[in-house]
Amino acid sequence: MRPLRLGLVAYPGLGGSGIVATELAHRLAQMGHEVFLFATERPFRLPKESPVRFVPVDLPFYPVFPGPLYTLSLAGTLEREAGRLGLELIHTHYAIPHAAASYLAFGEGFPLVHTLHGTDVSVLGMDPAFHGPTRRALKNARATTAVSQALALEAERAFGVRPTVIPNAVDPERFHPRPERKSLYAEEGEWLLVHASNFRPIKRVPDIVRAFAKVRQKVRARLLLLGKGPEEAEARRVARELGVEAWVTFHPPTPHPEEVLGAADLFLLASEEESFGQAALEALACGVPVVATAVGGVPELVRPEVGRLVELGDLEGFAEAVLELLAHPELPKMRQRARAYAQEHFHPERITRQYLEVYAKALGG
Ligand code: GMT
Repeated sequence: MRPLRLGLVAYPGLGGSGIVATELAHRLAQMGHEVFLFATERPFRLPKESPVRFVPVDLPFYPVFPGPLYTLSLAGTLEREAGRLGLELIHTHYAIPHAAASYLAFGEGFPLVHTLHGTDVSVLGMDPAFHGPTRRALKNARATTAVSQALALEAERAFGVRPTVIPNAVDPERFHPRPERKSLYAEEGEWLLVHASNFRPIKRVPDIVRAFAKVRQKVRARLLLLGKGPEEAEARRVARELGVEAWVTFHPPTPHPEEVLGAADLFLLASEEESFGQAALEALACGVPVVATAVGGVPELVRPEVGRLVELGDLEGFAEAVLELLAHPELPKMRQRARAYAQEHFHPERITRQYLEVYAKALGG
């Protein structure tokens, strides 16, 4: 395929959608495409030496308005910069408000592709304040993609569009086992259980601590919670209440989560909603089996050969699944299978190719 001039739009903070968009932008640029990444600040996972060109979207604040008008500012920036930079296609990540903002900028006369990530459909997409403009934008786009079958079905119900399913990718060169780092996080003889997220209430971080307290009654283990967010205080409180705070470590977010994930024995995800579970995929690529709740797109990712699924809220079942895996004679084999599985199904080359096919169709190829 000839080199394209592409604009990608993303949230720059601690969210899976921003990470996925940033890494896709970086890979496309490495392949020789000219890639411009639009965001309110430089995404924290964009490597310093990346060939991707960052285009800032201002958040102008005028006292007459109740808050910064992000949607309008993004629409205006896209319209102005698309002409100046000679962009051929714009690909937004997370529909709200990115789909509507790009539609506002161009209408139907420009190739727009949108990727749905989860709460843009299930929570915000259902809000009557956002639903109409988002539906109109998605219906008039050249293509919409979703990161799992489960999310695609939900999007079809919510917006009447049929997204193409393109799962997220993980770079196995970067996310690989790092057993030599385990001693940085756990004592000799302790199992290292890791969770990583933005600690939003839907991630149910306190539930992870509760399940961990049950695990800790049976085996020597340490829980490392990587990230930050609104539920941190509650997770700390639960750890204190259950008397396990000495074995629960809070690790701040890092642009190099692979250094922590690669050291883990198991990865834990107890979310009540998860369209995909990017952090779980990163753990699998590191050769770390996953115990997760069977919600949203998680069962598409966590297959029985690489982990265990439990019902949402079943903390007893969660702890049992953890203990079962830790005692499993095939745990070392499962670690190898987890990595091989991530490499085979979610390799960046494979996933980027799928996006390029969508772009080619959107451009009329
Ligand atoms: O889950 C979050 O809190 C962040 C959210 C986002 O919008 O950035 O993540 C969503 O997109 C990720 C990347 O595709 C997925 O791995 C997450 O499963 C998805 N989160 C939800 O569906 C709740």
